[in-house]
Amino acid sequence: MRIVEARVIVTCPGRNFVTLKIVTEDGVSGVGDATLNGRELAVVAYLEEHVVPLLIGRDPARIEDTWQYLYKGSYWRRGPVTMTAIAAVDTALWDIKGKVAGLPVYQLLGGRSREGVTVYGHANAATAEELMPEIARFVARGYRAVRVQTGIPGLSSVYGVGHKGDSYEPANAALPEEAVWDTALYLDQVPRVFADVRAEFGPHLRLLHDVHHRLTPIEAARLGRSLEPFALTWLEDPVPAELQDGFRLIRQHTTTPLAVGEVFNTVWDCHELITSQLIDYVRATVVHAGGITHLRRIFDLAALHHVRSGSHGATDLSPVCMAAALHLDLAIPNFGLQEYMPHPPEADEVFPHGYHFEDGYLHPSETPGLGVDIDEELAARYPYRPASLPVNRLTDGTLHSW
Ligand code: EZ4
Ligand code: CO
Repeated sequence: MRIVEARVIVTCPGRNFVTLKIVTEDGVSGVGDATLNGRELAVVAYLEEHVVPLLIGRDPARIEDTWQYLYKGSYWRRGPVTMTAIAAVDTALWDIKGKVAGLPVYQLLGGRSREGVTVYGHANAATAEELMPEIARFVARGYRAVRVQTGIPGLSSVYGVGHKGDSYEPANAALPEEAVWDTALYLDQVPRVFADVRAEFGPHLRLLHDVHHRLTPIEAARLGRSLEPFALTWLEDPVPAELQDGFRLIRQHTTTPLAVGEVFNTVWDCHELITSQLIDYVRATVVHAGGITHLRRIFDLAALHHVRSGSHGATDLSPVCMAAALHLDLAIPNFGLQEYMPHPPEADEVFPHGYHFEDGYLHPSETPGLGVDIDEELAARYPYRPASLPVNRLTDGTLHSW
C-alpha cells in the first residue's frame, strides 16, 4: 500500500487549527494535528514545501522508518516547527494503521492499562470569592482535579484568567497584546487563594497551578514552599526550562511536585530533568513532541525515573491531538493526569470525534484508528485569522516571560 495524497488543512472554528490528512491508494485516510499556536503558517509551509513531497509513494505502514527519515533526514534536528510537522505525519500514520488493523490505536500500543483517563479542568476567576463557584462547577461535573488560576489585585490582565463568563483564549489579537507583570504581587496572592480553596473544598480534591514560566528558581522555591500546606498535585512551569539547573535549586527547597514540558519538542529537552528526578510530571504532548512514536519514548524514559505523564491539553491543541493523547494515556504504565479544556462547539463540529467525558474521565473512541476526523467542507467555512499570544512587561517596561 502507498500514500497517494497528503493535504494540509487550515481552519479557524473559534481559533486556528492546522491538520494534515494522509490518504492511501486504498482510500484509507488518517489525520494528524499540526497546530503551533501563533506560528501556524510556519508549520503549513514546512509540511507543504518539505514534507508532503516526501510522503507520496511511501508505505504508510512504516511509521518508525518515516519518523527517522523526517527527523534525521532534515539534518536540522528538533525545534517546534519541525517536530510539530513530524508529529502530524506520525499521528496520521497511527490513525491509518489502526483503521487497517480494525483496532483503536490504544490496542496497538499494548491495550488499556486503566479504565479511563483522569483529566483536570481549568477554574479561573479574578478573585478567590469568584473562584469558589467556578471550582464547584467542576466538582459537580465529576472532576477529581482542578487547575486554579487567579487574578492578581493591581494587575489588569494575567495568564490563565479570562473575562468573566468567556472561555479563556489567550491568542486573542493579530499582534501581541502587552500586559504588566509584578512578581511580588503574584507571590503574595497565590498562597492566600489556595488557603481559601483548600478550606472550602477539603483535602481530597486534587489542585494544580500553572506559574507559566514567570519566576526565577529561588522565587519558585519560595512559592513551592508556601504552597506545601495545601498539597498541590503539581506546580507547573515554575521557571523557563532552558536552564535546567534551576529545577535542582527548586527541588532543594520544596516538596511541592513539579510539572514541566508543554513547550518541549523531544526527549532531549527533558532527559536530564527526568533522569535526575528533578520533576514529577512531564507535560510534553503528541502534537509538539514528535507524535505518538516520540512521546511514547519520552514517557518510557520517564517511567524508569518515577516521573509520570501530564500531557498538555489546552484548546490550541486540536481534537485530533486530544484523541491521540487519550490512546497513549490509556496504554502507558506511568500515566499521571491529562489536561482537558473543552473546545468551542464549532471546533467540535469541524472535528467529529468519538472520545467522551464521563465522571471525571475521558474515554477514547473504540472505533478503529484514532476515532477523530475533519469535516473539510465545514472547515472551509472558517478562514484563518492571524492570532498572537500576549507578552508581559514589568512595571518599568522590561520584557518578561508571559
Ligand atoms: O499557554 O497552550 O497549561 N496550559 C498552558 C496553555 C498555554 C497555551 C499556549 O499556546 O500553559 O494555556
Ligand atoms: Co501550562
